Amino acid sequence: MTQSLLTSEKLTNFIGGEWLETSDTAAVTNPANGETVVRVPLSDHTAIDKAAAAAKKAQKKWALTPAPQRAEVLFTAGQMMKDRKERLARLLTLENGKVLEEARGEVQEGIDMAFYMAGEGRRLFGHTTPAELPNKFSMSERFPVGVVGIITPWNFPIAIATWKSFPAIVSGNAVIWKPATETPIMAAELASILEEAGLPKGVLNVVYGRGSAVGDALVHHADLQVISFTGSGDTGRQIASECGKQLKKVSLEMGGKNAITVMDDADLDLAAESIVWSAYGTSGQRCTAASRVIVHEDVKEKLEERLLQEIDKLSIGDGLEEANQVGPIINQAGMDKITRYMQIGKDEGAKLLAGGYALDEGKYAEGLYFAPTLFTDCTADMRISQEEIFGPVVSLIPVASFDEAINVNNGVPYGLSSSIFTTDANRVFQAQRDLDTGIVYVNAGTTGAEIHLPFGGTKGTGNGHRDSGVQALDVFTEWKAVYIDFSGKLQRAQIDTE
Ligand code: UN1
Repeated sequence: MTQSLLTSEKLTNFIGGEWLETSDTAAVTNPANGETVVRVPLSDHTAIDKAAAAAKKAQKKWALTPAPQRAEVLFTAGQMMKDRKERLARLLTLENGKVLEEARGEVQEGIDMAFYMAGEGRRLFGHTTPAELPNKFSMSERFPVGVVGIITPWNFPIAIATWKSFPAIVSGNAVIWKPATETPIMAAELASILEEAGLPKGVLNVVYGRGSAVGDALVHHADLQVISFTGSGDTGRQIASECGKQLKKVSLEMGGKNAITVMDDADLDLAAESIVWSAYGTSGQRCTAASRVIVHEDVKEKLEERLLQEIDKLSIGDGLEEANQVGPIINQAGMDKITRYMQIGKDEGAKLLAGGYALDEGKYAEGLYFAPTLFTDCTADMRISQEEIFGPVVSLIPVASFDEAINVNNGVPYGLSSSIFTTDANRVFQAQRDLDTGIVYVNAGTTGAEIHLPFGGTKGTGNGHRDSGVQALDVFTEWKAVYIDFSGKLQRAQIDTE
């Protein structure tokens, strides 16, 4: 039934307002059952050249369109996304595998982002500042950067696209978007919604293809002023180094090794439920997923027991079946990586309490499923406690004190999200200050970031920029300082002081 929501067997690029076919395509498969869903174009650099020319032309006019009018397009798009929420969620589950409830949640993030950024069209605040000299007026204003490239991952194919494209569009830029080839349907849906909502031709362009062809061309293109990327650390570093050579602004979000700390005074039932939700929801395929649990040794056994009870309750399977809470892994490469870490964990001496294997029999035979996995008695420096696995795998690390918990939380190469369960107000304030991540939760899991707050992190997670929140506007705008002197005489700053 969901498959029939697709009107075409083959997707096309969207460049300068035209839907353009490519000769080369690849199959997109549903990870729940291995069936082909649609074919995605595999473009080459000529498509990027074409998109850059269209975007450059469109951007000039778009920048002159008043921001409240630009915002109206996003408002209309938000309404359309709301009307089509169920359709979008079902198609998202079909291509990505995440369970329907989470797919609906992801589409909701996109809707929220549309309305939030539509509101920004009537703000885009600058600053007025007193000038040093009499009869002089000074202010700072935001200006669009021009043409921006966005590269988005398969794990949140619509939400992350809106975190990047909506602030770019409302602030007067044109966008060239390379979606992940695993999840191209959300890009086609969003592009046609924006087209119907009245976005002028060329302001948003979608070019499908591999990173090595399309991503590379995007990063190298001289007409692009910004690249905003979410994906792996290796690719992010390559992009950063190329953008560095060109002095091109780059915004990176590259994952996490997020921990939930459970102190001896915590509500253990709440902690266990939250851990299971943040660790195994989306099969652990979130940048914000909890993949470490740091637990005070006095409550370790009790927490393990509660976790096993909660894991036992999880229903795993095709995300399109309403009852399922955990869906498949995106592809075979993902499965292979998770499987490799099972051996690594055992070799390192961690104790396997739950899972540890692929589910491949009976109803799981055609899909890519992995059992929710819990390693315990881990040390902070094991590879399974340090490296991002991107699957339903948790390393439980016992600690003897609050200070040790904070050190273990911070002792990884990433800094995206962290969480602490405690009922001690002093620990809450100390944790908020000392947890070295861009997102901190108290008495809630590591997932579930809201779109009007900045999303991103420290250390290997990024390079100081933020997605979503009003802070995303800083990626897509330049600040201009403006001085207006109405004194009618030469006033020399820093010299005339009278
Ligand atoms: C991601 O995995 O990159 O905070 C995004 C969350 C979601 C977004 C995750 N709102 O879990």
